[in-house]
Amino acid sequence: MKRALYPGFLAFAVGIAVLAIFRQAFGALTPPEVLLDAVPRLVPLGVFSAVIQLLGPWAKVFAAAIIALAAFVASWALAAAWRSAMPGLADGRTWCRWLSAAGLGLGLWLFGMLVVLPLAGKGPFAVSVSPWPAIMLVSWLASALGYASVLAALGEGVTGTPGPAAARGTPPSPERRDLIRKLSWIAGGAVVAAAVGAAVWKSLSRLPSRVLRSLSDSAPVPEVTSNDEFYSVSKNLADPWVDAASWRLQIKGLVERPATYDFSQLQQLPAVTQYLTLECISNDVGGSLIGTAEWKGVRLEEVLSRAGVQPAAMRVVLRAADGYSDSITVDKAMEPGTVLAYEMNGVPLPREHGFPARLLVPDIYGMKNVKWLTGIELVDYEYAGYWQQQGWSNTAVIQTMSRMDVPPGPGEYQLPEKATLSGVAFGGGRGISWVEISADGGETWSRAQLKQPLSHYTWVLWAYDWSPPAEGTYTLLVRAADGQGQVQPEARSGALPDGATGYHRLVVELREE
Ligand SMILES: Nc1nc2c(c(=O)[nH]1)N[C@H]1C(S)=C(S)[C@@H](COP(=O)(O)O)O[C@H]1N2
Ligand SMILES: [Mo]
Repeated sequence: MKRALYPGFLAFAVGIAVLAIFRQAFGALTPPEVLLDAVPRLVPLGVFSAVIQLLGPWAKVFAAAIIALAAFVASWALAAAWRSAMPGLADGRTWCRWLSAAGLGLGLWLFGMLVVLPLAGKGPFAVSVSPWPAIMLVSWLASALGYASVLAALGEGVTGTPGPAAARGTPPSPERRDLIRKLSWIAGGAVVAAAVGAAVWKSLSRLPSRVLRSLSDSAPVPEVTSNDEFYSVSKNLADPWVDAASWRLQIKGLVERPATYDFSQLQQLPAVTQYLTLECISNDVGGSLIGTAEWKGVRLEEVLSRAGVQPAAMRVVLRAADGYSDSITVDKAMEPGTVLAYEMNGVPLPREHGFPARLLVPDIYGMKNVKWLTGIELVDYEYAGYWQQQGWSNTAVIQTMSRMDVPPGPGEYQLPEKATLSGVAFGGGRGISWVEISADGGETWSRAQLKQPLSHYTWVLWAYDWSPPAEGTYTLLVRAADGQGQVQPEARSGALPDGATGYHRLVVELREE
């Protein structure tokens, strides 16, 4: 094992260097970056938000360090395994050694293609990423082969104890071997240090600098969330890849005329376009599992009326291509805002948002907005879906929420003469009647200005001009009332089972500088 430390390390350095070159030259994403992106999906949400809360902006650096360390240890172990599994190959005839190293490199690459990428939700060979990142696959291959070639090259000669092969030729003098060894440790170390340093520097440069931030540095959240920025939550490690041509939507159960629609039939039905805000029931106070898009599709009522709902029907069960299911009441299903959507912000529904069709239900948490929808069944009993079986609410009505986006977080800021605080508030289908801001921990409150929402079903942008009187520590709070004047609950509660409640709170320290 110890003998493999040096080759393992050098091979690792070369692998990293190859990835870094491709990253720099072509912007090809590296395996650690792909994994980092997938962390929020792979780690249970509770753990994830706890870590984020604990480490704040350092969480990413921390995760990157863990991934780098794990990769190094794995590289070392792989080098050791390769050398001990095939001593004959590792130290034996040259062509044998190179052939087995090539196999190792290819195997490593396939592991990336068939395990790492699917785990990160990108599908084997990144098939579900568009445009298809061919250069990334090439860079991973080059890196894996680079890694394996170093192992093959070091299979004889510069290892700790001279192998039989070293004895065959003229062995380099021990001093020279020692020098080569030292030099390559230094070179490898420099490469790794440079790559890790560059990565850390990059993450750090996105953090607030030492100079005091200004409250007006960050922009308000856009009213419509772009598809790229839109949060995505699913139970799946790899989301289903549904083919529109063979996709079918089945309407069955307590209906007069069961029916099956294919994608073009669905698109021929009268379409509606509406703005709607989607929020995950596990969105914490101040969290970002919420977004607004313009959706196009067919009213569920349209499809259900054609099928003829029987009077005994009580719930509408929704089933999906990934085995997920949930249900809503028949009344909810017949509301005009409940839509079978196939477009999001003017383009076909992206895969992670439910291609080819998903349900949108106003006033109800994201959970019941079933993606990759394949079946609709009307039943006359209570139905517990995927998350309800794990204790989550079956009514799942959205709790009134408000969030402060400017300032973007707690911490120190320059004392401004005047600054505009801003954020969003959401009350599901009930709307928002007012938003209030407190700068003194809730002693006094002032009304914020509201922007006219895009529809009955969206969040409301708020803004508040604040002139802090002096340096000091301020506890900023935001609260909202829904369309019926009901103020959002102040008591803090976790997301399970009904969705989180409590006021979003940021403590800022303002200083002149
Ligand atoms: N088929 C299916 N639909 C699903 C889910 C899922 O895992 N499978 N997750 C739900 C949850 S918990 C949420 S919050 C929303 C998220 O939708 P989005 O990814 O488009 O934001 O999809 C819902 N619909
Ligand atoms: Mo969710």
